[in-house]
Amino acid sequence: MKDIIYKVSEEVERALLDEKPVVALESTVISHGLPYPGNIQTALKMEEVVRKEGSIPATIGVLNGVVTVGLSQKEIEYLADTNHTILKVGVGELDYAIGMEYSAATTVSATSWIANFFKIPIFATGGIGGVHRGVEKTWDVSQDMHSLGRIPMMVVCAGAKSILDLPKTLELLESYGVLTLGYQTDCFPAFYSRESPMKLAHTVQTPLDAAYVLMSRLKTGIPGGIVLCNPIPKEEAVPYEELESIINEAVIEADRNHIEKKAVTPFLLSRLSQKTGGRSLKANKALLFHNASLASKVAVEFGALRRRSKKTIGF
Ligand code: PSU
Ligand code: MN
Repeated sequence: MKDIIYKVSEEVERALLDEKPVVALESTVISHGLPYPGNIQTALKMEEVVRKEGSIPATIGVLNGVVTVGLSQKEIEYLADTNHTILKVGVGELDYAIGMEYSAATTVSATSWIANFFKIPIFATGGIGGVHRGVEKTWDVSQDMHSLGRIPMMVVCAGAKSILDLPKTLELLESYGVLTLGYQTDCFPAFYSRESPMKLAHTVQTPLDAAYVLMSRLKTGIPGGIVLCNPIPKEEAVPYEELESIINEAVIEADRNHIEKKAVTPFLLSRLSQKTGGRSLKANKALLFHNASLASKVAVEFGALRRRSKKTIGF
């Protein structure tokens, strides 16, 4: 194990010291969620979108046991390449990758942990993990759920991935004290689709309002996160009903092929892409950029709020 387990890029370090807005981005979506080599462009474009809206991107992953905050283009390319052995680590396996000096992609749970450690409270991804369909049999519930319940982070996403059992995922988020907040929507978006039958009780209309809610959570010290649900743009959306049967088939296939544990989500995402002739993949990329953009806008507002409130109440 190396002496130094963290590396922060110069740019991200500078931004944090200067209290500039920073948005955390994860690497599992790069290494295990999207096919090579298009995953490289997607990761780089997410960073570009964050910059365009005024924040500094901090893509997070583990390289030979070093947790890296603000991956360089070379490092992103390394993690994106499926020829390399890249583990997929949740917060519970992060220490394994560090101790054994492995390279690893970090999921929402691991990325949230690291971002919070460096006081970055805003994070963009595609969709959070949650309660899997058939949970009665498999007990497969993503570590993302538990982490969201204890790490104060605003996760900007297009809801939970529609391959999941969405009603159960929503219930568990509520049980864990996670605020599930709709961005200009009162229904829980289903990743590839803008709508789902599940309603959300709480909504914000602007990045500033989202920043107020985040600030409130941090000031109260309430543990756990906020899931800011940003529906996929209309042009790229795939209707909920259209995907249901395809997802059900893919879930049965995963079961038949004994796909288990961490392999389940990547398997389902890639099967869906095949079965929709790449439409779901296109949608996945579009929602990632859309979330990166919103997260950056919220981070800018949050930064301004923090500067103002420092003068008055010392937060
Ligand atoms: N968003 C995407 N694609 C992904 C993920 C998010 O558009 O692949 C990743 C996230 O890292 C999330 C993980 O934490 O999927 C969930 O994996 P699991 O179900 O094995 O916990
Ligand atoms: Mn799982």
